[in-house]
Amino acid sequence: MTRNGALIVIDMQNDFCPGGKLAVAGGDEVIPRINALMQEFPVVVLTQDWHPPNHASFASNHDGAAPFSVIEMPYGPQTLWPDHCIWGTEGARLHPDLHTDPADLIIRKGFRAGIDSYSAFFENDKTTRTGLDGYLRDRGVTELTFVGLALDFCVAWSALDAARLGFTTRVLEGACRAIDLDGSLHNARQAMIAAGVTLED
Ligand code: VGL
Ligand code: ZN
Repeated sequence: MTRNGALIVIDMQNDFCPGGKLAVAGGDEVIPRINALMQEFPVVVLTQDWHPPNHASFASNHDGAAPFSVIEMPYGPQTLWPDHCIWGTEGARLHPDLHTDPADLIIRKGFRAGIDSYSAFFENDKTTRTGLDGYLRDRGVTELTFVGLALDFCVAWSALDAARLGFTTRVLEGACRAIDLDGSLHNARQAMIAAGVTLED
């Protein structure tokens, strides 16, 4: 990998792995490869989905709403999820097999009750910034490689924002797993290709 590259590891947390509250099929299978990849990059960033119990993305906080239904929020459509990655809980912790020592930065997102944050760069209003763009620019990073969970939500939204922000952007699909809800995987792949994101295995 180049001198200017960073590996961005998205949401490798207990709740997104088998046995978790929003388990992604095979989510834990990608951990050995991600651990190995960390050795190849000069900069490694991990993200952590980190929600308060009253988070607006939880179906349980909307009367009568079913998990995986979609509602209209001030910032656009929002899928409602089972309660997951509640800050301070075991489910929100990074998977115990994931190596965290090589990480330069662990960045949390989704901690504001009223707004979800799939992307590592912007909350779902697409304007509120997490600070990651500035961090990477300050580190001289220009090329990003994304891996982790879930390919069709947080990985894709992060990669799309990265491309929009001008980073050379690559997703290693073999080191990701998807939720695949109502065509979300197909749509995410099409959007990433259209945005100039390189998809590799
Ligand atoms: C994610 C749904 C809700 C993800 C996070 O990490 O892809 N998906 N929160
Ligand atoms: Zn979430």
